[in-house]
Amino acid sequence: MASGPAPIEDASAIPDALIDRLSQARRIVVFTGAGVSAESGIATFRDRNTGLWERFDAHELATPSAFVREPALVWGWYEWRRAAIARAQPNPAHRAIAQLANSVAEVCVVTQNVDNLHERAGSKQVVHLHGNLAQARCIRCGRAHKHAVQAPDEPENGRAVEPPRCRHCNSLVRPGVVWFGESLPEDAWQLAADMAASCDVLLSVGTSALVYPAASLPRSAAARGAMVIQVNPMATDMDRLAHFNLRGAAGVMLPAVVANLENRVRGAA
Ligand code: BJW
Ligand code: ZN
Repeated sequence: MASGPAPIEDASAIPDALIDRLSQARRIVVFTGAGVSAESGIATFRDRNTGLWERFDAHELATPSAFVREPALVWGWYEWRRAAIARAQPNPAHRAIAQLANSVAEVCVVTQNVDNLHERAGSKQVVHLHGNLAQARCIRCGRAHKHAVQAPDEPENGRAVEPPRCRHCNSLVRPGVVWFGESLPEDAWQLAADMAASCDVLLSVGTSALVYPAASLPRSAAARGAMVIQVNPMATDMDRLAHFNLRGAAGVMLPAVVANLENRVRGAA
């Protein structure tokens, strides 16, 4: 794995230079992945043993052709995940990210997650790059479809559930997520790319940064002079790019960063 600046493992030793830059920033982008929701009990994708793609085949569940082949298998699996998300609560990392906005002029959360835990924690500007499980839509006419969670507590890995039909054109309703090989929602992508290109600091939290084009955002921020701060308990390919690697759980590191920042801003007032 790539090396980079020496990782910081102690949340009580957040460097002054990192807080300096945050306190002077006009715009911060917080780029998040599945790891930010891990402490809420939502599985990540690629963590060894527990990651979804370690236990399930992405080709059979997260591609448009999988849905055409086996719509009930795919729909049931996503309903199982939607039920888990409905039961989950935002964790200290989501809350710290929402709290950042009290100390900085503009904070834009760009998330790859399909849960709504940032919004539920109080973040106001949240861009969803890979969709949102709460926004199912018709495969033909694209109209939104609202429905109650269908697989509230069983089984461990979901069961086949027939997807609902669109009320307008009777076609199948699909999960509101971005599968492999599909384009990202145009507006969300444009906004995220603009934000990353114009921010002063990009915080990359809980992502392996392996999935493109999302993973290009920290790189484009760094290329335009932004400071990149990574929060992740594991080394990733981004270690070399990041100016600071906070090597720990987001729910521990981010509250420490925000507490330091609030002290600095209060001290300066
Ligand atoms: C913690 C923690 C704690 C744990 N605290 N941290 C360029 C190069 C190579 C490939 C491509 C390329 N461009 C496009 C591609 C193809 C593909 C791709 O990137 N493939 C790569 C995997 C090789 N990309 C696409 O297909 C994208 N579309 C596209 O490019 O469209 C153009 C196009 C059109 C037509 C044809 C071809 C191209 C779409 C990608 C969609 C990704 N979809 C998924 C599923 C979404 C729906 C669902 O939820 O089921 O999105 S895949 C999955 O990965 C999900 C995630 O959003 C995404 C990223 O994962 P993430 O969030 O980083 O999770 P993990 O598990 O990987 O990492 C978690 C991290 O957290 C770990 O590092 C842990 O250590 C850490 N952690 N506990 C902090 N407590
Ligand atoms: Zn329809």
